[in-house]
Amino acid sequence: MPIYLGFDCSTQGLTAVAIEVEGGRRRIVCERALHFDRDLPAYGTANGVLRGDGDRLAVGSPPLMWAEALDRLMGLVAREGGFELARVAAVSGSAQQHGSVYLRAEAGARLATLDPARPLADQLEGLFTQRVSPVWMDSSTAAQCAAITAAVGGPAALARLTGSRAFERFTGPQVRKFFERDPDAYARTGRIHLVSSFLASLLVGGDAAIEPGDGAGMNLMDLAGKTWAPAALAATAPDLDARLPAIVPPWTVAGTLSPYWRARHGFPAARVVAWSGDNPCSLVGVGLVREGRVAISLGTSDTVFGLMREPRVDPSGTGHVFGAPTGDYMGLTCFKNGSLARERVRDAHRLDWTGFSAALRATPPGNRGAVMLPWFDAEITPPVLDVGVRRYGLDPTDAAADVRAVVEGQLLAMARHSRWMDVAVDTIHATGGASANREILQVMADVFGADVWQFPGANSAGLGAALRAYHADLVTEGRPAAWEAIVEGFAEPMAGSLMRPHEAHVELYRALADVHAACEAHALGRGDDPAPLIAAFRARSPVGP
Ligand code: XUL
Repeated sequence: MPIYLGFDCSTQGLTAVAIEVEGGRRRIVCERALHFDRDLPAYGTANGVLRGDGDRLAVGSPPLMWAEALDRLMGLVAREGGFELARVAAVSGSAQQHGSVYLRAEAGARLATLDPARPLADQLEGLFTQRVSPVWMDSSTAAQCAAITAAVGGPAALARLTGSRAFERFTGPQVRKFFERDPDAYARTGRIHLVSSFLASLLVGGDAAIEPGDGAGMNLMDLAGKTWAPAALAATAPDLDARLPAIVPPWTVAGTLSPYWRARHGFPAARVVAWSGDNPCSLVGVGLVREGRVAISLGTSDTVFGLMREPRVDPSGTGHVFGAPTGDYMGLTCFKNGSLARERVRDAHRLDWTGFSAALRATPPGNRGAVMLPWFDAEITPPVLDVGVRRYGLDPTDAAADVRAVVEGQLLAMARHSRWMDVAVDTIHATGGASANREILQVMADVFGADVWQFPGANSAGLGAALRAYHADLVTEGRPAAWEAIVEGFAEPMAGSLMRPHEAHVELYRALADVHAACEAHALGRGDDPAPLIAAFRARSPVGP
């Protein structure tokens, strides 16, 4: 019975999910995880990232840390997975999107001749032309975004071409910044990978391609043609074409596990399928293989996403269109202040998650019109570089109200800023760590006026990666299966997890969405003081929980 292995290299850790498939018999056989701060403390990360570099908007992670984590987790799965390694038929992976890895030209040769007696990280020293990789939390490239946008003919033109206007965290603006700051190091760079294609390259011992799910998060790919877009490349940095891997369909087999993994940890020569981004992988990991539903992932980033048959680019410039693992497209809106913002509020009031939930239960939906814009960190949606939490009608010492305000503020922003996707949302698939919190899911159901299903386990991205390995293995064997059949029995909601919206609360949140919009406009310097609106809302809202 074959086993498919999926990895997920998220912001804060690396996870492996192994699935077993035999006809209708399907189950997850092993899940293992490493947490970067705790398990690889030598890299000095906080929540998986390093900040600073003299620029408070710059955020990165050491690529060597990801490589060491992969080596250790492969070892852990081999020793403790509880299944015969010879059964592993294919491996794929998911990684945080947009982050980029800069390698010297000789990297390919080095990866092909690794010594299995030695740890991977030791053998990669000196191969990186940028020791810290910029990651999706970076907001330091506003100037480069402006230059690229102008060169390509404006934000709408860039969005039509690549699926998104220029975003600070996207790879193109990051490459341009690297080139501008250190042209010599750029000249020494032979290959620029995404986190996903870098980790796939480590597995195959060579140079793995990029697929359109993750490629679309670069501001460099022609979304319709799924090829590099010459105009975007020219606007970004010289001779970029030669430094980028190829773009291939998402089910492409990049190679087999290299001799290093076979000799070092005992794996077979399993197929390695092109890795993708965490959001495209989560799309299939929560079973969204048809149009008409959305998923909300509550992780380090909060994201709202859904499958699209045709790419409908966001005219307001808020969201993104990426490739989907099915060969279709997906719409996505991303919020940077996700779990870390929830944790900041929890910690400020010295609560644990039980206390956090109790605070939600103790406060009325609508929070008497109090609104928080939880911009603890620079925000992506809406774009905010002037960091700072904004509170309207909210007493920051009132712990319970503050907890409700962070959750409602996040979900109202998600509902308002995902309207461009034009999906009549009646059902939401909730995933990510915080989706285990039933009180948060009730607010989600009420804010969106939709049924919410919880998905088992926090790791839909790792599961999605394993399902992509399974799908690609069947395609390669000449036995392709419909995506509905691939996800069946795996990407299913938890029995009994359905949360239904309360009609009265849905009404209330419709009104609060206007208050939220007014607060946001005011905070961004584009609107009047929302105090009268808050007072009007308070006058008609319930006072008790
Ligand atoms: C999506 C995004 C994040 C990262 C990290 O555009 O920036 O969701 O993929 O999870």
